[in-house]
Amino acid sequence: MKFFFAPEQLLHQQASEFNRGELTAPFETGTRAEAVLAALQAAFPGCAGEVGAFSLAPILAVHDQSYVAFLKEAYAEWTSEGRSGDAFPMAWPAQGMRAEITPSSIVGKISRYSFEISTGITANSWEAARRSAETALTGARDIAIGAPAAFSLCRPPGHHAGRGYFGGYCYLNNAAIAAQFLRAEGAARIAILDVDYHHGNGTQQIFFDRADVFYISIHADPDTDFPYFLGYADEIGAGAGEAFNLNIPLSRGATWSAYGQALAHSLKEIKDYGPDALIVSLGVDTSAGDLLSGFLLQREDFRSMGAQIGGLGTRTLFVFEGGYSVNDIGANVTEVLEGFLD
Ligand code: Q9C
Ligand code: ZN
Repeated sequence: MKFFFAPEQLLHQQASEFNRGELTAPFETGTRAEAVLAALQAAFPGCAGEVGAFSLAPILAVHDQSYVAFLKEAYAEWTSEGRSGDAFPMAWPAQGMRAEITPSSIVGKISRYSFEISTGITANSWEAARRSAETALTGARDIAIGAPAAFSLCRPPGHHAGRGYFGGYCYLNNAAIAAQFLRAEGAARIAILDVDYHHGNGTQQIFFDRADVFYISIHADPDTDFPYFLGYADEIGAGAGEAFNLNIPLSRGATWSAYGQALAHSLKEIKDYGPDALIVSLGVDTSAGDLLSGFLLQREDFRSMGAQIGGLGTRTLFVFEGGYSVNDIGANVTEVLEGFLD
């Protein structure tokens, strides 16, 4: 199995993060990607592939043109108004306010195109996010031309990014962009299995009214965990997409006994759907000891996860999402991929 990584993804680095009322060091860092890269180089020697260059078309097939234009220019606008440091949102339209408005001021715009306070825009966020999307696209292309599996080491992650908004450390929805690309390359049906600890609100939004992309997510109950306002079990899709969105929220403290059952159920649903390709939004922040997580998966559980997914026999693109304990994430990703290949 080839793995893909673009070094420009390391250029994005927030100075700090607002988390639970405090300014802290950011959880989402380039060292995460470097740790996973080192583990993959050791476990799969000779399997590194180059990330290609793509036009903006496959990104614009998922994200609003106005949002992409904003992302590209946001930091330059921020500094042109005399500011330095990272750009952050300020206010969101609550009930009764004018949610349809896009203010012309940069702080207003950053707010309009985001949904939460921990994620900002740095000088290189656009460059890193674009290369992260291209990392996913390169993996998707590898699958499209016949590889049975590939791993895209994407960073910044993607599954919280919606059609027209960033947040949850995500700017461009890498898994969604890869899914749409595979559709364009001729796959009739795609399943996206999201095993990150958090619900992938962006991916759900993008495909909520579509039957050609089935989104299935196992995640911490949004009643207690980020992103709080999406990811409940009664969100099943709308219109043509009804029954093609499946949320399986689990309580904090979940171990493999609950998680493995949820995964087996998800894989049965995917099997019945009969996709031409599977995309796994692979967050390993479900690990016991993860800095942001309340699940308790152990090292060997990640191997079981990979083995169960591999049992489907569907061509599979793994796209890296969350995972914040830098000392564990390389080994946990490796376990998933080795379990899958066994
Ligand atoms: N104390 C991903 O895993 N902040 N994003 C939560 C909890 C945002 C996680 C703070 C977490 C986003 C891709
Ligand atoms: Zn996560």
